[in-house]
Amino acid sequence: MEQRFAELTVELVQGDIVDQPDLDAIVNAANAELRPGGGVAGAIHRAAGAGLAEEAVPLGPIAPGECVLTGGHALPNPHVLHCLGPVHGRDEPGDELLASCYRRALETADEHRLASIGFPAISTGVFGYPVREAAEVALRTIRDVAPDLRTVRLVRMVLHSRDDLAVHREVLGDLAA
Ligand code: AR6
Repeated sequence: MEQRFAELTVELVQGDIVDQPDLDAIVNAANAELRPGGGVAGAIHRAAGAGLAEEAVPLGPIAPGECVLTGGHALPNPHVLHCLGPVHGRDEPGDELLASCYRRALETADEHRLASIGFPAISTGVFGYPVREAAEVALRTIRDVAPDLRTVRLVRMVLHSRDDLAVHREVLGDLAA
């Protein structure tokens, strides 16, 4: 599914965040210390190699809602944007902190003159965020930031499961209506 907001195209796909070779940057659902972990962080650090942690860890710790940029190392993508999502029910206000991850990732990508960026569903795994609530925050924020972007022209949300893709499709359909 594809949707235009201003000059930005938002794509929803089912897949693996480390298998998006055409994108300038992928987003890591990071931990505060920017170390390898499970889920998305584990997959990204495995695919990127040890150099990613060597570059990222000295930039941490980061707070919920923050985002830092590193190189992609052995990934096909030149850059990784590491965002720390809120832990559901602990880091409050969760919706604002989650929105901040998407906003800051897009702004940082734009500052570095990147054209395309891929997001996983931040906070919806280990951090326990309900997928529909997270999808509403993510897609609303992407829509709201779109008119301010000067170089970012493609956002791809890469959902791991078919169910998560279906929820994001519904939410994007409602937003576009
Ligand atoms: N590609 C795309 N999506 C994925 C992938 C993948 N390879 N692997 C998992 N997902 P999570 P969080 C989905 O737990 O909730 C880590 O241990 C997954 O199904 O990666 O922000 C870090 O070190 C879920 O929907 O991120 C942190 O401590 C979503 O991506 C903590 O987990 C996010 O799941 C961050 O937790």
